[in-house]
Parts: sequence; structure tokens; C-alpha cells
Amino acid sequence: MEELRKRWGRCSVHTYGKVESTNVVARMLAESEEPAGTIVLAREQTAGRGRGERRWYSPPGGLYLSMVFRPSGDSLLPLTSVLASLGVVRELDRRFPGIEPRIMWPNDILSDGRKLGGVLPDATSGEKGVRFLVVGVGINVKPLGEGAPRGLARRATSLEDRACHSVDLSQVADAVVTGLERYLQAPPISADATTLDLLDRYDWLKGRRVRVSYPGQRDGIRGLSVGIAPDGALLFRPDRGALRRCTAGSVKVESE
Ligand code: BT5
Repeated sequence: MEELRKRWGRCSVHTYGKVESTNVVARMLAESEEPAGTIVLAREQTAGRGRGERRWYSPPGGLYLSMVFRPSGDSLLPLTSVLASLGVVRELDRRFPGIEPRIMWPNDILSDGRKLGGVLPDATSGEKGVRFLVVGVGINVKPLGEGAPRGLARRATSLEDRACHSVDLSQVADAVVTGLERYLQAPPISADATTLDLLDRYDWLKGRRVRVSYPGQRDGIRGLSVGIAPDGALLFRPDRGALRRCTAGSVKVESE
């Protein structure tokens, strides 16, 4: 770990064997005034979190990392999720050729159509807007193995599955920290043209048939996903009607 502290040029790197959730630990540290750039890493999580009530299966062999940011303006969803995912995906792509990681709006990281990882931003606000932002990233590094919840093994993949060689956790941690810092240290309120081009390149949903469900909506709307807007919204063309935006909700890919 000393090596990572040196590489990242900071002392605020906290490593644990087992925690409930690195996002929860990072939030507690941020509340007690740990600086921006604080990093929390765990070997395994007993109650790893996904969006809403969902869980993140976190056995040893995966990367579970959360990082604290103190943005000066408001940090807006879904742009924060999308930029964090883009940062991580670009670095993974650069360092692990052949795995072809993609973003599935707003926070999934896929490889070969299966889930390789996910990003979970958690903003804590006060009277003057966002006080701090914790961004958690989970990446499957080793194959998930026998103990995985039923059905997950089919939908998930890992870096080692895809790269066909062993992968060092600290290399993945370094990729994630570099990727998050690139886009979240001074997050824009709107993605610029270069970022939009990159989002386009890494967008898994673009050109796919999707079913988009807005919060509280059961059935969802069928259509064609056409891209990601500068504010991070998903753009899709419903089978009936004009182009629509989605800033919160869930997306399922319809079978092709
Ligand atoms: C995510 O949520 O994809 C965000 C996951 C973020 C996890 C990190 S680990 C470090 C930090 N600390 C935390 O407590 N969390 C963050 P969501 O889009 O809601 O996806 C959750 C869904 O992914 C689950 O309902 C499962 O279907 C699936 N899933 C769970 N564990 C998985 C795994 N290890 N690999 C692939 N898919 C998984």
C-alpha cells in the first residue's frame, strides 16, 4: 500500500480487509474532514451497494474502491455517473487491450455485453449545496467463482476472464483512481465536444433497442437508444413519438 500512496502522492489512502461498504466508510471519513482525494479500498465487502436497494456482490478478488471529491459547484446526476464511468472505462481500455470495456448508461461497465463493474456516486448536501461526493467503483478482477448469487455468473464477467491472464489488483486500482480524477476533480456542468465523442465511442447502448423505465413507471417505453446528451441524459427515440431524454430511471436492452 505504501507503493500506492507514493504513486498517488497522498497519505489519505485507507485500506481494510473486510467492510460493509467502502462508500459508507468513505462518507464517514469525509464527514470527519478527511481531504478531497481520500481513497478507501477493501479486500471484500459484506454489504456492497448498488443503486437503490440493489447489492454489489463483493468477494475477495475484486476491486472495491471509493474516493472522496469536494466539488465547488453542484454535482449533477446523471453526468457525474457518466463521467466517472467514462474515466474508468478509458483507463481500463488503455491498460488492458482486448477487453473492450463499454459504458451502459448511466453507471454500468460492460465487457462483451456482460457486467464487469459499476460506479456508484453518493452526494452529501448541506445548506450551501453539495458538501462532498463519494464515488464508489467495483470491478470484478478475478472470476466470480462458485459462491456467486444465482444467475449472476451468466450476466457478469471479470478482467481475468476477458484478458486471459492474471491481473494485479493494484494496477486496476491505479486505473480507477486515474480515471476518476481525470473527470471529477473539476467536473463540468456539461460535457464538451471531445468528451461527447468519447462517450459516443464507448456507449454500449447506442443503436440498440431498449426499454426505458422512468422512476415509478412499471412497463417502460420501447425505442432505440441514440446517444448521451451533454448533461449526461440518455437520448432515445421511442417507437412512437419524438426523441426523449431520460435523466433518472432504468434501461433494459431488448433482445436483438
Ligand atoms: C452498480 O449498481 O453497478 C454500482 C456498483 C458499485 C459497487 C461499488 S464497490 C465499491 C463501492 N462500495 C459500495 O458499496 N458500492 C460501490 P447497479 O447498477 O444498481 O447494479 C447492481 C446490480 O448488478 C445487481 O442488482 C446485480 O444484478 C449486479 N451485480 C451485483 N454484483 C455484481 C458483480 N460483482 N458483478 C457483476 N454484476 C453484479
